[in-house]
Amino acid sequence: MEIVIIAVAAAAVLLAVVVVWLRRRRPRVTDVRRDAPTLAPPSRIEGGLARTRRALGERLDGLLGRGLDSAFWTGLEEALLAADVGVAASVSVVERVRAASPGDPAAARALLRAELAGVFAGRDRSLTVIGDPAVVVVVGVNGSGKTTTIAKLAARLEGQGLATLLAAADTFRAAAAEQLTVWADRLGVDIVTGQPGGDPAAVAFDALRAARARGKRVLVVDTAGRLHSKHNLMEELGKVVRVLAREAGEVGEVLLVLDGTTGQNAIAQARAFTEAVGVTGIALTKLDGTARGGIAVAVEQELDIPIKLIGVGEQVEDLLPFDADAFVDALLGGS
Ligand SMILES: Nc1nc2c(ncn2[C@@H]2O[C@H](COP(=O)(O)OP(=O)(O)OP(=O)(O)O)[C@@H](O)[C@H]2O)c(=O)[nH]1
Ligand SMILES: [Mg+2]
Repeated sequence: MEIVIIAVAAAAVLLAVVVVWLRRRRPRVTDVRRDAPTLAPPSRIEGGLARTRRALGERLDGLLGRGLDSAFWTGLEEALLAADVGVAASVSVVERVRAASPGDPAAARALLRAELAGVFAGRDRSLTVIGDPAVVVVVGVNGSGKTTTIAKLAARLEGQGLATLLAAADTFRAAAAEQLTVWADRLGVDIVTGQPGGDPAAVAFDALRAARARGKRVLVVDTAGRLHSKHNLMEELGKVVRVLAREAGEVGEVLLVLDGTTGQNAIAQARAFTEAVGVTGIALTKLDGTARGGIAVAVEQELDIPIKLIGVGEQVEDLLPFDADAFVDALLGGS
């Protein structure tokens, strides 16, 4: 009997020792290295700007690694120009960072970040959705991404509870209304189309009436792509906006879609469209397809028009409100 008790006690002690030993072997939460890489996927804006960040951020890391000699300042200007930041903005940003006499590369990087963010500061970037319905006319050169941006925008507006109606006022290109109709069906959004070759202002007018009759909050009008240098086509666009303004009382938003891959020509486009129809906001698209996302800086430095939206892909979720801080971080990278 005693032997049995001793055997059980010995087994219990052995078990306790094994349990303690096993518990010690299991790593504790505090053992995880604090600097372990995070597994969080990149945000949409980080993903969209990856090509620019690779080009600009890596160049910047290389420059900063060598120290702040005079070659650094020339190199920095060249890196900004290569990312399409534009001559005026590149020169002035570098001048201001240099004038602040940063003591080391980390200080230079922080100043650069602040100067780039400063270019974007102080602008209202909210989409104007005032009116009954609010009217958003979308304009731009051929292929800049107008129709796709409209689809993404409609999804966003509907998601915010703002019932939207689309107007296919691109009567010029045969397949244009069809393309927008495919999007409207996919998104479950109402659309008004016209006859191919018809008057785009008449389609816009009909759509406005339909939006009112159906109690929609926002009317988004697609227009035909046109070269900013073609006077008669710009006149036609002016008529669309005038007719809508007369009927609606106000066109709250004329959104210019600029293709982010077209470089400095985007500035000339913006000037011409502004003269013709008074652009109130910019949607900068295709930033995912370029290493020259710095064009956003040039656009804001040289034009007094806020970038309100950016396109970072072809999917419906790939339209983001422009957030200057997140944009600059995504542009420069975090190292
Ligand atoms: N990668 C990428 N592609 C885009 C983006 N926005 C638009 N696109 C693509 O650009 C192409 C042209 O887009 P559309 O929306 O048809 O351009 P549009 O300005 O309406 O063209 P027109 O009506 O012919 O003047 C399409 O293949 C789109 O999928 C974007 O942010 N990223
Ligand atoms: Mg189109």
